[in-house]
Amino acid sequence: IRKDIGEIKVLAIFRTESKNQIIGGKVISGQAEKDCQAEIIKDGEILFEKKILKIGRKLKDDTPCIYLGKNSVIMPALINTHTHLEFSSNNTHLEYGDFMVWLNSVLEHREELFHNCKSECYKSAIEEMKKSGVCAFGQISSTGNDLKYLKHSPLKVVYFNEIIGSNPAAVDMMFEDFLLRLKESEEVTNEKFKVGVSIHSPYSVHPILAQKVIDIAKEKKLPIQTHFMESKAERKWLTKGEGEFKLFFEKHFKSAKPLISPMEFISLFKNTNTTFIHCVHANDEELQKINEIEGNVTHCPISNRLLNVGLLNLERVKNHSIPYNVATDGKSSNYSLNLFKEIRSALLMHTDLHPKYLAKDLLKAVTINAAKALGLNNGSLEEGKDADIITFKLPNKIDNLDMIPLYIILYTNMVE
Ligand code: MCF
Ligand code: FE
Repeated sequence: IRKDIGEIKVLAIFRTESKNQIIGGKVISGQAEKDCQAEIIKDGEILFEKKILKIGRKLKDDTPCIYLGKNSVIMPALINTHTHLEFSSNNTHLEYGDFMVWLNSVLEHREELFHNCKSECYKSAIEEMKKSGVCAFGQISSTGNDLKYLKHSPLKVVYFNEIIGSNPAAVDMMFEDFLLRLKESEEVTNEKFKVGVSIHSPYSVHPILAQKVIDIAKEKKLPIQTHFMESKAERKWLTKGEGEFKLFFEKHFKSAKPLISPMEFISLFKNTNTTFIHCVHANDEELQKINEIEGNVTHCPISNRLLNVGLLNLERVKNHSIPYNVATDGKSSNYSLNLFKEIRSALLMHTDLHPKYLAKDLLKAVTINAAKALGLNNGSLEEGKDADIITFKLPNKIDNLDMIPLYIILYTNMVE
């Protein structure tokens, strides 16, 4: 590493010797998400400052370099697109095994969990992600109280201000509170801290309120996230106005009619950059619509398993040409925020897919696809991209390059 002159603080080449690999992504004709070819460069080198300057082999022999050692891998740092860090103090408070039971336990313990998550709690949540190779995360902020802990995060943050509220009488108040939180988060925006909005879900946000927030996102070009078709109960409620959600709304809000159809809901997000979280129970018509409006899908396999909502059909999402990314969701529905553990779980859960090819897709899901969903300039090793890079070692020399993505997912928990 050479201390450099002027703007450049550190200039380094990571040079590797034979038996080492680089995983990279190449963009073809500007369609990263659809045409990205994951390419593995043996004995690769990467030259970077704040951005990646060059990638290839035998780049510049006279430049000081760091040799990473045998069997090392250089790849884009991971991106955890969807978290709820305000819930990070949860471990055994919330009840798992059934979506509605979980939701009721959230309502019961929310305040207590939020109260118990202060500086140390956020620090350790971020540290866990960082150790597992995450360079950026999407945070759903329900209250805005997390802002002071996240505005100086060592990792990049896309901070999604959440709107929630289906009761027409409370809509104005909710909107005012949302505007205040949005403004406060916009005031701390910088290179590493970006702002977005989150419409919680089609069952929990009044369409008028949703429309108002989407209009703001359009005007300010902010990314959007929304939970969509997570449970069977949600599908039954939105399409038939029946089932467990009917009882839930009657009990808590004394109203018992769904306010929007799934298709109308998706249409609200036309001409935005929206990511639909979960989609486990989305049907072909809805997925086609999501593709039509150029939406993304986030898959949270551990969360879906713990709330027992089923397993997203990844092939179906792919067949609809929708780029999917993988995220941990919050500790509200996960035991960990380690993204390598998350993709390993996905690899083991999707027993209908070939592990070798699924592994490759999962690495794209947590890098290039995730960067696209959050609107970040990273997630692949290419000239001009932010130098958000991770390195680690595989346990052995691997001659069959095709197997590398699978071995990466099986053997990596933490990065160097
Ligand atoms: O993604 C999971 C499950 N689906 C929906 N919401 C949440 C998840 N984890 C946390 N949440 C939050 C959500 O942001 O829980 C609340 C919202 O604030 C549920 S509605 C009272
Ligand atoms: Fe979530």
